[in-house]
Amino acid sequence: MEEQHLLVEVREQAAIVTINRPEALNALSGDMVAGLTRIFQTLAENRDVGAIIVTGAGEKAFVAGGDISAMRTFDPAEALVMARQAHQLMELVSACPKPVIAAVNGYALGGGCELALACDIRIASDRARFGQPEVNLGIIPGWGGTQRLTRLIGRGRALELFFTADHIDAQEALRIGLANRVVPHEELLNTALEMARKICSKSRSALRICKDAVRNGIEMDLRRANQYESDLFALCFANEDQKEGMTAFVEKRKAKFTDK
Ligand code: CO8
Repeated sequence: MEEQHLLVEVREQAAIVTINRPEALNALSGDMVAGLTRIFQTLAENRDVGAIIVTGAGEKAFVAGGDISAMRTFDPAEALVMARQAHQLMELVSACPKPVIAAVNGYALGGGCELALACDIRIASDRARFGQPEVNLGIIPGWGGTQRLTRLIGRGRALELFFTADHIDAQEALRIGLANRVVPHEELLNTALEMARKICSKSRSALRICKDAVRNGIEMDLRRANQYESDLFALCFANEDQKEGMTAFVEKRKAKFTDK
């Protein structure tokens, strides 16, 4: 059942979503993808949640990919349904109005790497391993990897990972810009929570608008993207948080943001 395989806990204002199927290295079944989709829909609306952390249960894996045993007998129509369903989830994560941090605690392979890529920030444990090994299985990345990884680390490095199916360690992921930072394994969740706490102390409306500017602007040419940024910058001035943030600065006190 998907419920036992997906755990959600809210600590202060940070929701921790744990993929909990360690016996299969947290491989994602169709039910788990559907369950994660519902969780992200709910968390996006939950005013008590300011940031989301995604991680894997157990000592070995973040997510070792889509469930190969389940995919093995798919025909093309079933594969398309599964790919579309997963794309819907990845889009929800990537468009989530709240910052999403992947706390990558072990293997992030195939769909697991793609889930981490849909998140805004990737913090890797020193035991993390990333890879897109789909060509070993006679398929290609199907949950956004060919697009998100290529946009993040560039075409040459992405194609090398796709073609060789190599796993790379956390330091190499950091070097090529796939991981934002690497921390000792034992400190992973606390580092993610600390970052979430810091983010949650900022203006939520500004965070939401900033993510919108980056996410949508990157798909535009520079001139249009800068116009888009100007429009969103102006929009900030319609929010209470802009008045409070600037007034607090002038009054030399800490801002109390209220926009949700
Ligand atoms: N799916 C199903 N089960 C898995 C998966 C997986 N992706 N990964 C690991 N498991 C299971 C193993 O079968 C094993 O189960 P059991 O104990 O019942 O035999 C258990 O997890 C432990 O795994 P291992 O014994 O293999 O552990 P090792 O430490 O020896 O190896 C590895 C760890 C290297 C991570 C190895 O398990 C591995 O290579 N896993 C597969 C990684 C992979 O290829 N991932 C990509 C999958 S394809 C994908 O994600 C594409 C998604 C897009 C699809 C598009 C729509 C259809």
